[in-house]
Amino acid sequence: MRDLKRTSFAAAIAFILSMVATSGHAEDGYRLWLRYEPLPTEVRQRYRDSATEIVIKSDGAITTSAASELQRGLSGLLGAPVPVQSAVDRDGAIVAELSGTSSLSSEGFIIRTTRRAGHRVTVITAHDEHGLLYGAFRLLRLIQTRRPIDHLNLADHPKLRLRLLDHWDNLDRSVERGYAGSSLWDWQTLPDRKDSRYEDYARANASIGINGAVLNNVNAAADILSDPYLRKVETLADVFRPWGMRVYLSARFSAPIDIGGLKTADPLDPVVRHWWQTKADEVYRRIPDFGGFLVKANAEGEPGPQDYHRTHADGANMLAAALQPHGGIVLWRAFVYSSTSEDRAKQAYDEFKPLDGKFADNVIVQVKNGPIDFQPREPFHPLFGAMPRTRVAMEVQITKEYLGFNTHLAYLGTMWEEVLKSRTWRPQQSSRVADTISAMAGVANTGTDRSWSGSHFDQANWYAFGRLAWDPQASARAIAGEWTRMTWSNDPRVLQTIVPMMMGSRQVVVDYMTPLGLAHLMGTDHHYGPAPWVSDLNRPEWNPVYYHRADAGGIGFDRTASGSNAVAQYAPEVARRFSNRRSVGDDYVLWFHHVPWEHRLGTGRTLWDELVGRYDHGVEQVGHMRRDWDSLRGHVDEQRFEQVAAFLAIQEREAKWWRDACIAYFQSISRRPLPPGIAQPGRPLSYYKALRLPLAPGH
Ligand code: BDP
Repeated sequence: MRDLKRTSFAAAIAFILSMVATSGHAEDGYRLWLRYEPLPTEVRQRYRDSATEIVIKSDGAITTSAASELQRGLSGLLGAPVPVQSAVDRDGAIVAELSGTSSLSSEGFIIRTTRRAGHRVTVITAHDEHGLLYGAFRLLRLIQTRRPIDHLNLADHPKLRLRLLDHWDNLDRSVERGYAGSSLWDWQTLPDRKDSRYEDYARANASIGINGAVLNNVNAAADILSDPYLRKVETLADVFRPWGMRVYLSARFSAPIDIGGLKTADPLDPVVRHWWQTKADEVYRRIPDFGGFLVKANAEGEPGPQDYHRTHADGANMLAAALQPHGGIVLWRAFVYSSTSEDRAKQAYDEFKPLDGKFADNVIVQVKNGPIDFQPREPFHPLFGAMPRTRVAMEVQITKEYLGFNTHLAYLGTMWEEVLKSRTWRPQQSSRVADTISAMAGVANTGTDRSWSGSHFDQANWYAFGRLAWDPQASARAIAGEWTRMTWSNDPRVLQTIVPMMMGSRQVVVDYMTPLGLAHLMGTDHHYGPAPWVSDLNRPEWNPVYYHRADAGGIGFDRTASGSNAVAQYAPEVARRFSNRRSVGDDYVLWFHHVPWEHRLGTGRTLWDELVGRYDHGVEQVGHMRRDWDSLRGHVDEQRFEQVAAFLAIQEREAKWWRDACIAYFQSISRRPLPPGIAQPGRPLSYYKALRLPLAPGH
């Protein structure tokens, strides 16, 4: 700490100077929600007396990060350097210290206004260095969002131990379903060159409590486990560690064959088991705090234990045994489906439910939020609450593969909140999805784009993921509010425009893409734009017609007892609700029911009129979003304003494309007139069918 103190003043001056030097620059979004812009003078006054100096009473790399963040944040916000001292010598000191108090849980913290050495101070107390780091970010957030800090008494800790980003980054730096440029990991220049973005990335994650990253795609190349790559991974781990983050890797199940020269990857073969043990030992020699392996097995053509007539548990437990002596874990994905399943939505439950209790203690089964695949809306996955003897993680997709990529504005906090709050009734009535999970993983939306996420509003999804993984009970609205304050402005006019826009945005996308419980109507492979007519792909469940099942009589997938009976995978109370066309609600009606076009919904309109009305309404709402955004011209910086405005224009055009293509197609099947006042699509159906999109990114 003495070193830190000596260098601190010079560093702070250099930092302030650099701020002054760059303040004339326009905003490009690089600083995310950690902008630390100087507070307006009248506001600064309120905080100045409560942040006069920083006193750190702990050592270690993570503590140093906490101290440097406090100094950077406070100096930026207060517009003057805040020194780091070795002891409290004035009122307004901010003290960070470790304590053995039993009331503190791991990674948690307490922030209190109290007295030390006769002075009024704010103390951040934690049980471990992680807690100090998170406490430091919390204190800064309080100031960034203009909360008072002069009478503090708050305690917090993460509700889930594992809060991970899953990168779908390939070793050639392409990113599967990535819309924010190339992979951040420059494998070519690692380990020699440490791009400064590696640390900025880790710091951003730490600020929202994310404590691990799986670096490579679940469709994994085995090479990542070879020594040259492990040396590169080691370097990233070294950069991330001081920010409380561990690295994990996606492991290809056939790696013993691909890079090990073995003839088999059978998980019960002693030679294969030995290969993985040796591999794990090698990884831990380089990275002592390595998190573990994420595995996509026997899904979408990836190798797995079933290739040897073994179960998912056999495969997961073999890897778990190799990692266990080092404290590592296996995240085993439950995302599986095959062409033979009568209903794709049922397959994960059918395969995994019987394995409950058969997984080793250090295995976590990673389940997507819904039973199909990251659609704009899905009911919660029936595996949540159904595997009481297995640790389960919820996987969500931060990158918006099925919600318009980076150009459509869709705040996903509301979507994840909806799932987390869904009542599973397992084991009891009050149990929500949030109560059944022990980890959250988010498919990252980061890349080399200056804004990190490909659009300014997509940063909010990264942010919201971290906040919900920290506290799955948190409110999406509150998160949108704090993100907006830190990222855009505390100006009430800005807040009152942006927050409602965000809160409604995902429903808007649902309306113009897949209303009323429809799903998977996107174009083949790239998933960009509408293609509900596709029916000629090799496997039935690759075709949109498989999902919507529209015919002359009606539309929707019958998943009740008269159909695939997927409802039976839920607790009886939930199954009853979903089974009934009335009680299921409009959001999921076509997910669970095949409904006649003339059936009257709760809204009083026929299904056909409602469907068309939703498509139309979605487009109209994007128009409102554009006008709302335009009202902020001059109230936020120009550079970011213009990009958002341009993207909203794209979104409006594409929402119309979705509306027109889907209405034209469904009308060709229902043969019904459009309700009064609704315009016919601009072009004939053949036009939309003929569109080809070779430039769609991310696949
Ligand atoms: C699908 C994506 C595909 C992923 C797959 C997965 O289209 O690129 O590999 O999910 O989660 O949604 O494994």
